[in-house]
Amino acid sequence: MSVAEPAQQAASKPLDVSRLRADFPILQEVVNGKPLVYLDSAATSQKPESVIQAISDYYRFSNANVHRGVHALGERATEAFEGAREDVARFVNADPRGVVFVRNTTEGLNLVAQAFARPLLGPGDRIVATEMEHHSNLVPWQQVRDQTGCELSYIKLTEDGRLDQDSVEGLLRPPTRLLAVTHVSNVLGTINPIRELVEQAHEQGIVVCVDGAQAVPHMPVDLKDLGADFYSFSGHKMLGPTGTGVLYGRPELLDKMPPFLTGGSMISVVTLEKTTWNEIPHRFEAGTPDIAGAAGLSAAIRYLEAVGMERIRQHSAELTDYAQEALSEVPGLTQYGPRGEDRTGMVSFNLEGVHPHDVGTILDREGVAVRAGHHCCQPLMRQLGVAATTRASFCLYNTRDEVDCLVRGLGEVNRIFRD
Ligand code: 7TS
Repeated sequence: MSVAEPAQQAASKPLDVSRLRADFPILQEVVNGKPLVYLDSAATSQKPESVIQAISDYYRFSNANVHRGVHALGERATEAFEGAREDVARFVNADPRGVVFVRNTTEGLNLVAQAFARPLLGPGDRIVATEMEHHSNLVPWQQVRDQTGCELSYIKLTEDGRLDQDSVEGLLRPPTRLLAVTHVSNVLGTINPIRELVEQAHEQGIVVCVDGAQAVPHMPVDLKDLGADFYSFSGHKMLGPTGTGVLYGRPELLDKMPPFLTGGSMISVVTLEKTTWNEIPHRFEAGTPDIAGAAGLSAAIRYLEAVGMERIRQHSAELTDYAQEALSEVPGLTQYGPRGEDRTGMVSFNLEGVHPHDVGTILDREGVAVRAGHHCCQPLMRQLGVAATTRASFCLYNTRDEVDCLVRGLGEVNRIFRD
């Protein structure tokens, strides 16, 4: 398959996964003598040839610094970087002036915490997060609480891992000023109803900051439709390179915010006494950015668009359903998270009497890569009453056969620990 043209597939048909897999060189790897079964895409996804090629082409043909060179390469680099901003804006249906390049989801959320929430909040105000947040959307708000003296409260979860509606009603009211919520949980796979939460929050004048790290790789995300004020996601979880991430901020809000990091590129006029800030989004991009990464992210977006996000959503949902069904047959296995349409991308589970690290290690011997641990969600682990879980997570290149390999591997774990 040509690296410039990812597998173009008819919009109405399901994914032809075996064709897509040929675009991902790493999927040909053999691990511990077995073909690799990569079920850890929630940690980071694998990359298609077109992304790898875009990065190397950037260095071969266009490398220069952005926004400053008067020479041809400087123009090419600037085009690659600003073109990537346009691609991101189109992909998530957002105003490009609101698209800030950051290193990852974590940095985007810290930017909102320090440049938006910290100057705004004080004693008597409240931030609300949820009990299912990744540490990236929890620790920054604890910092703001400690810096400003505001309160921090958490929306509770139902037994099956959804947001508790009474708790939502109780907390989305004064003195809450900001809601921090994940779009998709990286442990439970729960898809939170962001549009409804935003509507409810906005009625009360509450600003909404969404962690989109696990949503953008799995479903079409339309930021105009969702209406969130801030939305952060990582390039490396959506087929793009590590070191790339995006913070979308509503331009009216970004415009009023002070910078997060200061130095080159983010200034307008500097004297020895004072500095004025550049326009948004450049005000939030201090120093030389990851230009090669942006070129890679563009290629990832073009790949995802060619495959079609609607079909990727269907594939993720079907594979998750199939895995939930198949895992329910494994003796001694407990699954976490809801069943239903508001669920995607991954399954977390425990095998009775076996530590998740042992599960992960035995699966690795079978070539099956999963993640075992607290998944950067220690408060959620406490809610679930466990120290850790094993998690299998999916991407557009995963198949039912691979889920079957996981189930067979778990049979092996049970044989070793129970027989
Ligand atoms: N938010 C969610 C919901 C995540 O799943 C992750 C990463 C992050 C934020 C942070 O992303 P980063 O790119 O800034 O690191 N989650 C995981 C995971 O589940 N396993 O490894 C990383």
